[in-house]
Amino acid sequence: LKIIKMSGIRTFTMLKPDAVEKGHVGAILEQIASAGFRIVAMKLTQMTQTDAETFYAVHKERPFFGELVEYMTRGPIVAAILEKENAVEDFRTLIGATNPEDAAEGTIRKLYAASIGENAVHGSDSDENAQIEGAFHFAGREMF
Ligand code: RTP
Ligand code: MG
Repeated sequence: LKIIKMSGIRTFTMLKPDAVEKGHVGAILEQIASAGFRIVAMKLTQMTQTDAETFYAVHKERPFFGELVEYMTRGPIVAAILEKENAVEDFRTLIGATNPEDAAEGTIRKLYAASIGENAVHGSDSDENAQIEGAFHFAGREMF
């Protein structure tokens, strides 16, 4: 009997404004697809100030919060839900450490991120947050 644990197979990502501005969307999506992730939902969108403050509410007391909100709202992002076995953990491995200086060779942040603040890509940090973040950006009819 094969038991499929639905909650464990999806993650949520954003290709952040710097990645879109620099024209890295195609290359990053190619790397994500090559790593075995299936696209469940995807769109180009721009977060409002309220969206970013809500999405990153966990960081609201941090010194970088204002900069983070300004950065994440300054232009369009690509939001996507991705599916793969062990999606959350494997995607965090694929993107690399928050600070590109600490990111492993070949990771998306090592390749495309400029700094700890402008780091090209987001990946959910738990199955629960993947579900919350995906639902924040997508209606049920936009998920396939
Ligand atoms: P993310 O949530 O975007 O996937 O990134 P993460 O888990 O690797 O890092 P997290 O600690 O959740 O931080 C969220 C985002 O805030 C910005 N940041 N700036 N200037 C700084 O010291 C600093 N630290 C974090 C980054 O854009 C980071 O991805
Ligand atoms: Mg995070």
